[in-house]
Amino acid sequence: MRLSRSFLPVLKESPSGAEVASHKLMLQAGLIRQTSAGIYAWLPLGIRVLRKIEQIVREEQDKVGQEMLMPTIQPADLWKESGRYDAYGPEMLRIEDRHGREMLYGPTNEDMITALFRDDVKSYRELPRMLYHIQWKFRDEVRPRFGVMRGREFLMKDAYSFDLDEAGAKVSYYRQLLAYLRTFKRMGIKAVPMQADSGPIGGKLSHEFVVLAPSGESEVFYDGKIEEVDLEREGLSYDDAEALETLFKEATGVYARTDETHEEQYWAEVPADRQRTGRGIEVGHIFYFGEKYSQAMGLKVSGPNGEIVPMMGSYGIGVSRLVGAIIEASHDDNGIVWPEAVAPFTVGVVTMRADDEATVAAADDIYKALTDAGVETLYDDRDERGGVKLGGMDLMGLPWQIVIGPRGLKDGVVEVKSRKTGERHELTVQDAIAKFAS
Ligand code: P5A
Repeated sequence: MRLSRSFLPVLKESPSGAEVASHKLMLQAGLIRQTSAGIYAWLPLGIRVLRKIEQIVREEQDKVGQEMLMPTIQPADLWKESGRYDAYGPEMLRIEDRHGREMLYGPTNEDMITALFRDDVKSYRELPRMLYHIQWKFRDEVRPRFGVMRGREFLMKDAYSFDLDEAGAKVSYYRQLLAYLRTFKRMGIKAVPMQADSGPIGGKLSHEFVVLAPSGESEVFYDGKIEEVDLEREGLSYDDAEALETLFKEATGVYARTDETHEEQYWAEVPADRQRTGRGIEVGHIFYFGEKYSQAMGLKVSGPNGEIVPMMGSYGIGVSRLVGAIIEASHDDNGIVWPEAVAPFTVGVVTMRADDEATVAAADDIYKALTDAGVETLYDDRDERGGVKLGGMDLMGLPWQIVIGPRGLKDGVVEVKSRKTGERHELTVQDAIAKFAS
């Protein structure tokens, strides 16, 4: 992508009114713009990151479930059936259509998926199932803040499991636990599972996945032992129920809680030298609530010895919140430092002198070669001062920069800089291309 033809509005000054680094940086680097309180437009740079995160979530979910897509607008009747319509309160955006029918902008989909499943699944042979979708949600938060981290409209991955019994439902829960650990690892962040309160979703068993960051909304208390466990378990199969249970026990058996569930009595049992406290951002939340929705909404299947009411769980990931959370975990004084897996572009190409023919020719060549090789490249070809462009590249946080100027070219070299380490190497044009296009 050529910057001269892009809508990538980078702000010179740090925007006022944003309280946390990720919100400031997302506005300044031109990822998002607010259109109403807690509602954002995703600009071209922002949507590329959002799509990368979404795709990682999708690939890991496809290993344990099947994708579908439910609508954003739901009929109130579904929520009356489950008994949640009144209980959900003012966080729900209620809408009336032209016929006076009560509708709502979905804050979550337990009720709808239970009804869909109930209408088509009749036999125990069709269980277990795990379904997921990635869809926008609306919650009329009292205090939307921190940009996309606590928005009113936000993108969520929500999965739902249906099992014949509690033992099966727990295996589904463990599978998602592992899928989550692997998902967050691929994004270059570490999310710690913590015992959680299930709130309006319900159920007794629930865990939040928390990214540690000083700007996090929750206070966290955990046993440092959790950091030593290899939670992602590369070799572990989703079909190995026993190994999944062992993982669950190891991942959740150590003390790790947020302020919502913290209990001094158990905290005191953690050896003092292993007690860690700090703040964290909840990027995922999984729930096992058994028959809560299936019972209320009449979902039952025929079993070998009579009717069975399926046991359910639900599993959420804050896809849009993750964009902010990853920035909170990965930035410096100059801007964002994207982990390679979620970066909007891998390489930024910068001309230091847009009025120097040789510089422009070399940059054009590099840009073309990288793009042809499928390397996602942002080319700052604007007629701007070199320093301004370099500042913009640091702010946008692309993992690599190739800086091309007349001085280097005289010796046949360009500069390749790593955004993360700041290390710079002089390479020939051919070697610079080969480093990424191989
Ligand atoms: C689980 C899936 C649920 O809604 N039902 C379906 C369950 N869980 S949850 O914890 O309430 O939300 C799941 C994740 O969504 C993100 N999230 C938000 N992101 C941005 N702005 C918000 N206002 C917001 N609310 C929730 C969080 O990452 C949460 O873990």
